[in-house]
Amino acid sequence: MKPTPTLFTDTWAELGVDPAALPATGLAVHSPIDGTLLAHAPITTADAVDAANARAQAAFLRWREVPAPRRGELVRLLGEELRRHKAALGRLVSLEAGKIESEGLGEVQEMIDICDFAVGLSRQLHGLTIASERPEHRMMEQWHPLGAVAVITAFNFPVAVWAWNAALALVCGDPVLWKPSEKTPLTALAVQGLFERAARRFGPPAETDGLSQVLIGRADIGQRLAEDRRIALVSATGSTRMGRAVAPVVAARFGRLLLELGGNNAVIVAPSANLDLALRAIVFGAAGTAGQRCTTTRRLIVHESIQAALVERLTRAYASLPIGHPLAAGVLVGPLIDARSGAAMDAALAAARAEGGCILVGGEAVTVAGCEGGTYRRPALVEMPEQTPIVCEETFAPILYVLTYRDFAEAIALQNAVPQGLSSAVFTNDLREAEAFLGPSGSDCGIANVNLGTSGAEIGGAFGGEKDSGGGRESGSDAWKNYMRRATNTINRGLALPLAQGVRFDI
Ligand code: UN1
Repeated sequence: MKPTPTLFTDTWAELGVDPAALPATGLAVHSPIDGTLLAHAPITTADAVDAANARAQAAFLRWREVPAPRRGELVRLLGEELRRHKAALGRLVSLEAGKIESEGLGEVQEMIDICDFAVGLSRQLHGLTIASERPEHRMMEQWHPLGAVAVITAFNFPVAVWAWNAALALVCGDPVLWKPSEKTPLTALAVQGLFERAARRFGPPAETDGLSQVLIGRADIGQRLAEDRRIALVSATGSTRMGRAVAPVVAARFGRLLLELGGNNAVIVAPSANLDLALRAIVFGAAGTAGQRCTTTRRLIVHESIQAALVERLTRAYASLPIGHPLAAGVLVGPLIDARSGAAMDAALAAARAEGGCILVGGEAVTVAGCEGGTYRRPALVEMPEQTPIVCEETFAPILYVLTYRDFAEAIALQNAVPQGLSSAVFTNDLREAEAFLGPSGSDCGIANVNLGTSGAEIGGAFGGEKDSGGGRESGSDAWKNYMRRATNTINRGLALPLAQGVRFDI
């Protein structure tokens, strides 16, 4: 393995992004792998945020008149750039966010997938035709471009979540202002570089000017965008705390919000479950991405009759999980994003112990040779006597709390008894249990799966959750409607003016 600074320089060169994008001073970005300083990112001043916003407004006036299939062509070209640079961008995700190689590549694949989806969608932004109650009248719906969209993303999916938003926003006719996490601005700059290359292939610069811009800095940038009436939609991904800060500001000006916040996702394992399947899904869901997905499995609710057998297998799997440099072959668990995350994990484990929990395996710091500046932890499996306060919290680290149930209704009640409602899963071969879990009195989450885990959703479905998870839906299905405004049009082709509801008003 090359040293981190060399890997970074090589990767940046491979991406072909303008080296001038990286100034000598600014926001210092350290790799979670070993703490190495990767580069500085340019910090966007408040004035520059306003200027970018003005540019986006001008872009909107042009872009909304471009036929949607032509807008799709820009996203198709972006998808091509992403395909061409998948390996390098995936590696950059690993260097900046600490993901293992396969997950870094998977993240770029998720971007490619949503680009493909959006290209198809660009010819399917359909409205309905509705029967009118009045003679010689016709009603219909049209979907129009909405306006500038602010996209606030988190470190753990530094590029895919932008793509979910940007690919749809662009085909829907909206420019995008992107505020990436201050921990991962370099991947954002690289993606912006790829976007600009796609834009150059698309047509003259004036056609695409201001359609995609990156604003780098801390929470004050998000705050400024949230306050600005010219931002039609604020799509924010991050903690529930962040959502509580942004939501009232946008709501106060009746702006549109799309929130994708924390999760506290559970897997229920019933007596009839295929334990081989359950084991793989649980370990990937709980320890994969070092427990740093919003869809990470944080609670296991297992039937008492199989608890011992499943926990024994999980303990063995956890004890042998390969932890290390995320780009080293065979490694499945990379670093946490920073030392603060490690401290939060330690604090949560201490709280769990104080609340009667027993750590079955993991939790300890792991020293990785050559990566001493990184924060590595063995994923922890913690048996809890009940769903105590710490279990109801989302700690963004690989901790899986194990709870036991006796009857299925109790399992569903436990699964739903947390503030968050993002993702959930049941492992069962009992049709009645599966259907109960998916039914109206079953899982209260935005995502509910049978015989697969809580994380790793495909882009084709709508992604998001209820309650403290924010209520937003991004990515597939009809999530595109967030990025457009609906107009209901009624047209009279007759010479009379009949009023609806039979109202008479003769003058
Ligand atoms: C997130 O963690 O913010 O379903 C998004 C998944 C991924 C997306 C996670 N496709 O785990």
